[in-house]
Amino acid sequence: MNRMFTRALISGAVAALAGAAHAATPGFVETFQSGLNGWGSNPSLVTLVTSGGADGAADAYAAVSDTGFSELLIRRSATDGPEFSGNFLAAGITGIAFDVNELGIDDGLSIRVGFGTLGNFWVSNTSIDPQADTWETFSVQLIESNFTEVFGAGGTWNAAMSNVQRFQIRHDADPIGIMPDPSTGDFGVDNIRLIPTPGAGGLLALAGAAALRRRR
Ligand SMILES: [Ca+2]
Ligand SMILES: [Ca+2]
Ligand SMILES: [Ca+2]
Repeated sequence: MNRMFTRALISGAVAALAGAAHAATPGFVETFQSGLNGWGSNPSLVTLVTSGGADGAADAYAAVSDTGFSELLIRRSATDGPEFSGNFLAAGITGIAFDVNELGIDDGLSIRVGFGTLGNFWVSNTSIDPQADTWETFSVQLIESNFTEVFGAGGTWNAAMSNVQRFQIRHDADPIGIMPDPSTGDFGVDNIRLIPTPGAGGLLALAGAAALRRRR
C-alpha cells in the first residue's frame, strides 16, 4: 500500500469518525488530490498543479504566486468548509504541519502559518525558507509562545484557538506584520495537516505515525 493511499485511507477514516461535525478534524490532511477545496487567495494567484507534489510525479499541490508586489499567501476561511476552522482546543489539535517548495528559483521567502478569528489573528514566530525546487516540511506546535498576535490586541490565544475562522500560509519576513508581505515570488504547498493530541486514539496515532514515516 503506497503512502499516498495510506494517508488518504487514514484521512477518510478520521473524517468518518468525526461524522458531520462542522469543525476542524484532528489528523485531517489536505493533499490537494481532489482539487483546491476552497484554498485560494486574494490577490495572490493560487493554482492547482496536478503533478510534482510532495508525494511524487503524479501528486497534486497548490501553487501560490504573485507578480504584482501584493501580499503572497494562500488561505482558507470557515466559509470555504469546516476542515480548517472551528474549535481547535475542543478538537484536540495540537500542531500544524505542511510541505512547502520554493518552486523555480529561491525567492528568499519566509513562510509562516497564521490563524484566528476575524479580529484576533496569530502568526507563527518561526518560518521556513525552503530550497529551490525541494519539498520540505514546516511544523509548529500550537502553544501561545510559538505565535505572535498581529491583529486584535487584547484578544486571547484561547479565544482564537476556540473559534478559528481564517487559516493562512503566508510569506511574512521579519518583523511579523498584520498583513503578509508583498513579493514577486512563488511557492508550492501540500499536505497541510492538523496534528492530533498524542494518544487521542489508535487511529489518530496512526495518522501521526504515517506523517512521520514519510519524513524519514
Ligand atoms: Ca499532494
Ligand atoms: Ca520560488
Ligand atoms: Ca513582515
